[in-house]
Amino acid sequence: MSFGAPAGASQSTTSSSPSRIHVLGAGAVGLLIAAHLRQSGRPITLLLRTQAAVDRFLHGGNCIGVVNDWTKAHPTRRLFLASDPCASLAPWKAADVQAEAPTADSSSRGPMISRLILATKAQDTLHAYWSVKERLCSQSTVVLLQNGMGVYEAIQREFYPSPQQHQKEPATDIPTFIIGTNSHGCLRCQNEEGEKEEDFVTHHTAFGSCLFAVRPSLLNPPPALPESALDMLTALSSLSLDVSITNWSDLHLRLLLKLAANATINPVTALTDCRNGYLAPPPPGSDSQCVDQDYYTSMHSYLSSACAEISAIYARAHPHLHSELTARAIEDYVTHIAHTTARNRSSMLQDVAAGRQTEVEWINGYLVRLGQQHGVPTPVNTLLYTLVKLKEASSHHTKY
Ligand code: KPL
Repeated sequence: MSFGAPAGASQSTTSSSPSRIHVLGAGAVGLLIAAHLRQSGRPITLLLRTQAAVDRFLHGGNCIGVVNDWTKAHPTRRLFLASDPCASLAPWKAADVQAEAPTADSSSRGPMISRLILATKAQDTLHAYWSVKERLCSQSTVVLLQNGMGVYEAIQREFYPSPQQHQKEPATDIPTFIIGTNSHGCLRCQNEEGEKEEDFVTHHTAFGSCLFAVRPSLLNPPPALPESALDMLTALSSLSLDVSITNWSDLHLRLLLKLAANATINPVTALTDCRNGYLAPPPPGSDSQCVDQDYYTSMHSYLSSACAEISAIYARAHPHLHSELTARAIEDYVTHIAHTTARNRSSMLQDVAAGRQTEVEWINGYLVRLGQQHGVPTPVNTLLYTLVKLKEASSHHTKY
């Protein structure tokens, strides 16, 4: 199977030139990763939903803008400023990015895609995958970068229902999956006052890190990793976003911790319209003012019960990880994320504010279902889930 360049792409055919990476999901995180990949010399194609979005992108000069808001707050920003052009205070642009929209003609699926980053919201991922599935094969690599858990399993159920079936026939169409988790804070299209800015600009509000691992194949025996997977890992690890590549069991642990952070921070910030930093007292020695001790006591009590509940679910579902997922370890991690992303508006808050569906089904909903499967009561997650659902419904239905 050969991989063609997208229509209109100026991809060189020399074997030494880096291969094109497609990015599906031009939200805050997708744009951040795409801009850094472009900055590191990779040809990039954004897969946009509509031709109108492609036209807007072309009209804007084929650029992704990044505003380095994190440099205002990062304690070691001098180190970054000295060495990294992406870390200057000024907004920067990744130029010469291609964009494509699905063709109206469903019979022309478009050229094959060898490297794909799927950075859509969890709730949009199945639909997004469907739009590119025919352009993927066993030599392709797909990076999944969503909040929450269960997206990989949902893709397998929906598109590759029976791995056993593929043992009889050659598995020609199942790509390799790399799963990632990101703790960089990003906001799209909003300035400090929450006003809309231009398209295709992402604000990098907190400097976190990214971790990626290859998801072991469900096929037995597992196929060899395609060249595209090794190249994708190389491309990701070269980014100035504190990227690490690890093995699946380590990543799984980190995904469970990140799920806990999203399950505790996101619903509360979305329901109360506050930034992540309000969830935890400022770290000792910081110059932030402590507004009210009672306030932090009640926040602490909320975080403790939520983290204890999540730890109890994990203890039954993943007993081998229990020593690393104690209530204390989870609470320390969540507090750390609330501090490092203090100025960020969580992705769930951004979704609620924009009247979009949230990722709650894949975050608190996932934890509630996991609790049910393992007989662990989940009153805190059930309440958070219900309140976010109510909030979503109130922006979609007629108000009373
Ligand atoms: O992942 C996030 C999100 O908003 O979804 C955090 C890390 C909480 C940053 O806001």
